[in-house]
Amino acid sequence: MGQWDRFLAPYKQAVDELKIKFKGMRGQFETENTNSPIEFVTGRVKPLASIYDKTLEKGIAFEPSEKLAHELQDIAGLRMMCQFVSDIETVVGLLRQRNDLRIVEEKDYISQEKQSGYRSYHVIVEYPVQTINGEQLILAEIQIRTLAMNFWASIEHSLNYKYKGIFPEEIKLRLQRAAEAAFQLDEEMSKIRDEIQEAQAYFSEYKESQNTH
Ligand code: 0O2
Repeated sequence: MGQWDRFLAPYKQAVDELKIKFKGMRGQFETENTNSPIEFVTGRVKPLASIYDKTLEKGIAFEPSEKLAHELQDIAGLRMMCQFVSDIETVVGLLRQRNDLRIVEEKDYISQEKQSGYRSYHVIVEYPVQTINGEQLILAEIQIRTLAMNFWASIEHSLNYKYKGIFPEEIKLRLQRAAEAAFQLDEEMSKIRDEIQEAQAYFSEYKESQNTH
C-alpha cells in the first residue's frame, strides 16, 4: 500500500462512518414522523489533485505528514443539505450535542457570506477513528447548507474549475446575481415554510396509505 493510501485510509473511514451516522439522524426523524431538518448527506475524501493544489496555495510540502493533517482541515469532508435556512441552526445544534465528535471551529458564511457570493455554515470537528493501531483523531469539515446554497456552490465550483479561479468580470457579476437570487429563494421558502411542511406531511400520509393497499 502506498504512503498516501495509508495516510488517507483513516479519513476514508471517518467519512464513511459519519455519512452513516448523519443519514441515521435523518432516518430517526422519519421514524418519528417529524419533518427532518436534513434533506440529504454526502461525503468525500479530498482527491489527491485537490490536496496538491491546496499545498501549493498554502506553501506547504505535498507529503503525508502531521503538518498536512493539521493545515488541511477538509481532507475528510461531509455535506448536510437542508430545505430551509432555519434547519441549518437545528442541524448545528444536533452536532453540538453529540459526544462522538468534538467541534473545533465554526465558520458562519451565512450571516457573513464570502465575496464570491458563497453561503454555507462550516463546522470543523475532531472525530476519533478506531484503527488496528489504536485511536486516531481525524479532522473533518462539515458543510451545512440549503438546497439553494448547494445549487449555487456546485455551479460556481464547476465554473471555478473551468476558469481556474479567474472569472471574467461578466461571469463574476452574473454569479453574484445568481447568489442573490438563491438568497431570495431561501427567504421566500422560509416564508411559506409552514404551508410546505403541512403539504409534505399530508403527502407522506397519502403515500403510506397507498402502500398499505
Ligand atoms: P473543494 O473542491 O470543495 O474541496 P482554506 O481552507 O485555507 O482554503 P478557508 O477559507 O479557511 O480556506 O476554508 P473555507 O473557505 O472555510 O472552506 C473551504 C471550502 O469551502 C472549499 O473547499 C469549498 O468546498 C467551500 N468554499 C469556500 N468558498 C467557496 C466559494 O467561494 N465557492 C464554492 N463553490 N465553494 C467554496 P476547497 O478545498 O476550496 O474545494
